[in-house]
Amino acid sequence: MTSDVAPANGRAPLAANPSRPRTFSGIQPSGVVHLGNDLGAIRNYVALADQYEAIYCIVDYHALTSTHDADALRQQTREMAASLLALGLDPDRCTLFVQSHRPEHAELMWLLCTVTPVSWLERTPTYKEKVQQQPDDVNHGLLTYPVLQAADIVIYKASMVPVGRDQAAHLELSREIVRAFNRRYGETFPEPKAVYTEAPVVLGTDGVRKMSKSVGNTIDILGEPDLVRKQVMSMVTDTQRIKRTDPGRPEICNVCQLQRFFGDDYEDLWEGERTARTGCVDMKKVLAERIIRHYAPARERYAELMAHPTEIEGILEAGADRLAPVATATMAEVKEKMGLR
Ligand code: AQP
Repeated sequence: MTSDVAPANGRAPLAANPSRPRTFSGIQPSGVVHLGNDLGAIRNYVALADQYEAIYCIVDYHALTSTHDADALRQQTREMAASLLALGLDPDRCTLFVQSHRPEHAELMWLLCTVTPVSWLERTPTYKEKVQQQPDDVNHGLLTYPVLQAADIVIYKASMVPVGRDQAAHLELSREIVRAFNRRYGETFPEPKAVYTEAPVVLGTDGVRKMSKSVGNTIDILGEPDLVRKQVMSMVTDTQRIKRTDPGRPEICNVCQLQRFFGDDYEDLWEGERTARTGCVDMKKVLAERIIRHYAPARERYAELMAHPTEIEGILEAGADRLAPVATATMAEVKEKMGLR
């Protein structure tokens, strides 16, 4: 093996009572990572791992609500692990694992279901969206999704959850479920809080909707340079700027907004737009090349990791093993409180 990834094997298991506050976040293995994932969440995963006991999970149980091809799910789980590692998650500084490798998540979900009114789940915006998106597959998992999400977080008693703002309603629901459980069975779980980056909602290439795989408006940051160029060049800019000589409005132009994350000179670039010194096409070219350059090391690292699947598996298995004592301790406490022991 030529890769220099340090296996997480051999790290001490996580203590049931953390010495530092815990953060937890989950990400779906539903294909390639996009710019919205990185700017909205993954950058915070990396940053928070310095200060907190950080746990990150590839949520394959959640993915089963929409993905029904076993080989595809396995492959996408590996790809997501490689993407997160390539984007800076260090298995020596955080714990990365796959949701289904810790069966306690599903067990706790069932227990939390018994304190969760169905009406709370039916009003969840993402449930309503999914019903529209996959009308022939409105499976029960789509409805119960937020309860599993709550279980994912509270099984480790995490108090902070780095997510994009699209997850705000789910997180609020997790807090309600925690309150309902604590009211019925006594103080057990902390109420988790969302932690946002400076870009809590990244708009897609259409400039209107959230960047999202299911919409197909993504910029695939670890994709080939030509793909990134094509995606950036397709971006909708300031729709009122019709002629090249019209002044641009960087405040409402998605391309200009994204420049803020790829260089300190965005004010100068914006001035060029306002004075029509530069046009939208110029601005897109600059952005595309900067995104490609910024993610070039991660792209290389991703390829290297994908060439060593056993190394990825080792990191994920070690991550799940590290979490066993905490998950077991939480389940024992919960079962005791609920009269199951
Ligand atoms: N556009 C976004 N802006 C900011 N944050 C975002 N996130 C996703 N899109 C944006 C955040 O990324 C983390 C992982 O989200 P996920 O597991 O829901 O990932 P996803 O499946 O890649 O999200 P999509 O593309 O929106 O998927 P679909 O289309 O399947 O629903 C989360 O913290 C999320 O907030």
